[in-house]
Amino acid sequence: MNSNDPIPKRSARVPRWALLSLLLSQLVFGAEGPAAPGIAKGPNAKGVDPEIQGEERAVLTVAPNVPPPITRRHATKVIAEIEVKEVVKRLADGVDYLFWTFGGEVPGLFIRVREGDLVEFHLKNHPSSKMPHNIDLHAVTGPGGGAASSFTAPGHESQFSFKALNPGLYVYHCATAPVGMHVANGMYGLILVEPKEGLPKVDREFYVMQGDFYTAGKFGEEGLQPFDQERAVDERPTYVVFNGSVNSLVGDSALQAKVGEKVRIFFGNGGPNLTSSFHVIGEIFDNVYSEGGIVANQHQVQTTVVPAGGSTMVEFGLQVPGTFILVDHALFRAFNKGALGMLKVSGPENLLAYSGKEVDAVYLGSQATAGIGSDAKVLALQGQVRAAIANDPKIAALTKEVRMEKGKRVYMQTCFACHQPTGLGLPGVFPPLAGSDFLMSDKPRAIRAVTKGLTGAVVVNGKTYNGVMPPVAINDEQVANVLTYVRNAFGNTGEAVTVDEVHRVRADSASQ
Ligand code: HEC
Ligand SMILES: [Cu+2]
Repeated sequence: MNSNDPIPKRSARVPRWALLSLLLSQLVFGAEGPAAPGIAKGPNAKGVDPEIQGEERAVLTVAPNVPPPITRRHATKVIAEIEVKEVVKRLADGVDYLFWTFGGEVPGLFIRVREGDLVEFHLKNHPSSKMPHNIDLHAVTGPGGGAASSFTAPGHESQFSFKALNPGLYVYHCATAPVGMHVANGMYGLILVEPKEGLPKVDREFYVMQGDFYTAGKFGEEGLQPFDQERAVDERPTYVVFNGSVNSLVGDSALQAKVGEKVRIFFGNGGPNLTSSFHVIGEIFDNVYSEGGIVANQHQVQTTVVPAGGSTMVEFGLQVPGTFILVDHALFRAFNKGALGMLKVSGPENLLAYSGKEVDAVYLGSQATAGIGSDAKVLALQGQVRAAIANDPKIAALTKEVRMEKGKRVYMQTCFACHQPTGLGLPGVFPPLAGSDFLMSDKPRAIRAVTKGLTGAVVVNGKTYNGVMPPVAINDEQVANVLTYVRNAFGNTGEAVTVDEVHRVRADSASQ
């Protein structure tokens, strides 16, 4: 994590992104729109808060680490700075994914403040980002949880302040449209607002956050996997993981503790879709702070429910050495999708409590890896069947209709925010797709616009547009579908775009 990278300043004239941001944020947040950059609204604009003494920079940590407990007994101004980065990282062995992150990490950096603190939040969006982003902290009392004031285009920075009025463990996440997709790409983390009197002392604290991921390829299918909108809408994740990847808390990366210690896990669930049934195999939670509140409201708990966009704190003592397995007890998620971690406890055997035997092998068979091989074969065969079907002209006509309907779904999720539901675009900002000569006259060029994005001057129906269309993270089939739709909607009529054509254009532009 290097949140201190200098951000190159862009030119002083109003960037097109700012206009785009404003339009987009109005779609999301209504007419109020984001605050002008650099102008802090809220508590510190209204004068001095007598409760606040001094200021400090927030200690931010990468999971599973947690910043140290707060020892000061007064409120202060805490400056928290997080840089949003879009980075390719490992999702599983051999599987990469373009994550959108708070601080280059999934989950985002852990923030720890004290009840009553004034938090001055700086959100930077790295210049290499393709998308605008923002932050909604559930710890904020105020519309959108900071989202409107933190809407930030690539290469820009936003600042806003809030008073941490309510203690608790809160989720933060990106709330830029399409919100589900930003969260599905990893844009979430936890902020702890410690109660004034602090939390009970423990020996170790850990940060674990669950998230569900939706890839075009099946579980374990290698390569850089694009986001799959359809799976996301259907809530059928390919991966359900702790701390951003399969096996992030296994083997050498397992959580470590010692017999006799008391541990606390700050457990969050970024979702975007699934509710977690959080359980540690072989342990009983002494205390559960349900839903991330500050009351240890239940004791002797086996499994606790953690909703999407929610959290919990669990505490337990360690009486026995060995490996304790953290799971989402919806067990296919744990053993077939990745929602599994380990807490390794070292120390002397306690034969009175347990006779002693390792549990790793019992639970982690080789069944998963054996399954991946046959899955890949099934996929290859299905590909052959599809190719055979595609060569039949009658089926091809039907395929076009299906494609258009599927494409309409993609359009109304992914493209409408800019090009408008009518396909008419917005004068001078977003070019029209309805009647667009640019779209209709050159298929490969239209495919490239969607897969690689489009910048620089383009002329559509005699009018020049000079904006930025970010590449759209959808798979080849979705590109074919959405282009078939836009080429046959809004009064347009044209040939279908096939998946093969999209493959070819992607391959050509990759080799250029
Ligand atoms: C974030 C806003 C945004 C989104 C989302 C977006 N576009 Fe665009 N699109 C633009 C902008 C801006 C341009 C013009 C780019 C330029 O000036 O170089 C453009 C240009 C185009 C063009 C070429 C010009 C024309 O009007 O024919 C096509 C085709 C296109 N977009 C299709 C799509 C499709 C299909 C989707 C969804 C899969 C999509 N766009 C999503 C902003 C967007
Ligand atoms: Cu975002």
